[in-house]
Amino acid sequence: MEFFEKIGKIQYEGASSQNPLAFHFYNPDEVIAGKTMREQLRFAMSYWHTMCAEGTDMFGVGTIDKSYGTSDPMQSAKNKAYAAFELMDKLDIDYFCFHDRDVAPEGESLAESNARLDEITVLLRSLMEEHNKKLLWGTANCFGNKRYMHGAGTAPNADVFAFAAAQIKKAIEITTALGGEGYVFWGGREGYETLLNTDMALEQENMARLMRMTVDYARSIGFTGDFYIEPKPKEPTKHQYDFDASTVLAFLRKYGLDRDFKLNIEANHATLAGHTFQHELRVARINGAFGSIDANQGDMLLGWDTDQFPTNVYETALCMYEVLMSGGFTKGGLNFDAKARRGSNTAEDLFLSYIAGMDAFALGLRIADKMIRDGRIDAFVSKRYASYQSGIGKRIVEGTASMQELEAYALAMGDVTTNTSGRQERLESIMNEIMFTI
Ligand code: XUL
Ligand code: CO
Repeated sequence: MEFFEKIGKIQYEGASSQNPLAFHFYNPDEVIAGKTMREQLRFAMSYWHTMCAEGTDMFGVGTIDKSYGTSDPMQSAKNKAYAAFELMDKLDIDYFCFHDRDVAPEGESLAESNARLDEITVLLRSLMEEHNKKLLWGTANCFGNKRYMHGAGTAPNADVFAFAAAQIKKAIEITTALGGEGYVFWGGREGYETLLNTDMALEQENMARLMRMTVDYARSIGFTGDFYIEPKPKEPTKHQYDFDASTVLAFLRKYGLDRDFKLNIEANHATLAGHTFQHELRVARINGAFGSIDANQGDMLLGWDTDQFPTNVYETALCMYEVLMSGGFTKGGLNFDAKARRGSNTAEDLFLSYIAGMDAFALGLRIADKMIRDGRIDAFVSKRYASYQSGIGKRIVEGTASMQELEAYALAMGDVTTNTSGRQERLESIMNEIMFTI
């Protein structure tokens, strides 16, 4: 059964093509910066938005049909899996990501939910082999069900903690069975609404306990993938504990989890935290914690997570610059945690959205590679800090200069006479030169 019968396999046709159902910049087998674009970008399909989200919002019902031709929940889950692999084939996407509840509907009991997951895992495994697709990462939806109204790992109720642990245990088992290259913790409702009812210290300690238990159990059953935390500052709770990359790094270090976890950086979460996407990637990179990316974009005029398909090439270029500078993806990739707008409600829109996002990242990769080969921006930055390579600067960096010595140096100097321009406008214009002569 074909679900997207009006759409064929999307081919690369180049920038001059006006065919909407073609790639204009993503040429999977073209080599950029030493690897094929396919290997550099490691695109993944998000199961939840792509296969499940029906366009509901706070004010209205779904606008997009995601029933896959049946009202029977398990049959719909199976059809959804077939449709997912058809879509990945047609878009030439090698990876996917899912929450447990995206692939199999929750049952009346945990046992029934687990049995449903087992059944779908068998199907997913055979589809992965048949279509040559891989699992970038799995995760557990510990935020949707009403039992998680006060959180999961950070819930005030130990029974909820136990239930979440059981759900995560199963999610890690199926992720392992499917050869997942990663497992994500996104703290759905791990945060608070008011400190008046919250024991923040215990909640954070418990979250760390849950993560430690998960890592130990996962390794014991042979999971070799990476673990990620995905920072987000607010939504659904008013304050999310995994606020941003720096907050997450401090948490990981406090609880001795920093060697086990990397970061999954999401563009829209970065901007909600008041940072640029590039800032969050840079924080991850310079701390050796860069792992994976949830590719999307927010609306700068809205204060919530709109999860739009990324089309802003300036952002994708600076993102791919950080990715290349961190040595490229290892087990991570670019997961489109993005959904077509509620008003873009046809199957064709789904393909057009993915093409837009994949082309925007393909352009980003091409530009980032060009920025690095061009070298002017990197050369400017190293020259800007050159005073730390010799003399007093070198001694500061090496940690051999004392306060007394620095005082003597400053007194002898009289005043600073060597401060030079930061040349921000010139650098921004170099970015434009690079981008628009591509
Ligand atoms: C929510 C979000 C999640 C995670 C996975 O904002 O980004 O979809 O990526 O749970
Ligand atoms: Co995400």
